[in-house]
Amino acid sequence: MGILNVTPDSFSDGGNYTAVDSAILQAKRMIDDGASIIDIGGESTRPGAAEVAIEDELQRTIPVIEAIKARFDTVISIDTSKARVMAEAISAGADLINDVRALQEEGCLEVVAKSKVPVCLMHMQGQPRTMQTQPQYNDVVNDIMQFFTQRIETCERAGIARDRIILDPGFGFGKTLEQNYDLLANLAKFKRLNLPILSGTSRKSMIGNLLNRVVSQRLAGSLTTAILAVEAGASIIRVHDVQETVDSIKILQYMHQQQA
Ligand code: 7PM
Repeated sequence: MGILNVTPDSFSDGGNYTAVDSAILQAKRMIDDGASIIDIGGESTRPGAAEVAIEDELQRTIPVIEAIKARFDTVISIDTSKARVMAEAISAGADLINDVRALQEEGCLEVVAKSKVPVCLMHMQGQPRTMQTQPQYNDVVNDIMQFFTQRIETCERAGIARDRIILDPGFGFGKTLEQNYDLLANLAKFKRLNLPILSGTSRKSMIGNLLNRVVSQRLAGSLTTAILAVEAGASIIRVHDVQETVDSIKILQYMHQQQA
């Protein structure tokens, strides 16, 4: 899964090069590099981020979904927590809902239930603005396992079949460095729930803070965590650096294929 940045404002160079054009170019490159899913997000969930108005989020994402849908044969994921954005994104051709709030916001369960698309339920403790101030767990792995069990049950009761659900422990979302690595070390335990696992560690602070690297220097760390997640059984890896990640995973898969 390649992360597509949709820029807040179209950066016009005289009027014909827009945010949508930039998104198309980014998407093309990621698809050429081997991404099978393009994740489009119009709301910054970065720690400390303010919330984005719904009209802004719609304006940023819907034209991009339409443009990518019209040009490429790829799976389109919409990274949103708002029911109206989910509904309009699905109408525009989105194939997957990626929700860092796991369908807990008003109206989301209903929108997804009425559709046929799969959904990624991500775990987050707290809200982006404050989530990194003293996250607390009894046991981060067990607590998230319980969260998943409850959300799966709630989804099924709302009419979202179990086979439409993907699980994501939410690296960096209300977790300390130690808790993030506890989750990575125990990622395989979530396979007990018998659903696909999505892992997103690309360029995150769990890499930067451990290695003392700024965002532009986190590629080696990102590739290492991606490989560890695949080895633990993750099915979808959400990344910025598609070409490099696909290369790394190809090595791992070739090795396992030789062994068989
Ligand atoms: C700062 C911190 C900026 C984190 C951006 C982010 C995930 C996600 C994001 C994830 C799923 C980013 C994140 N992270 N959706 N959306 N899983 N499912 O790296 O880990 O873009 S936002």
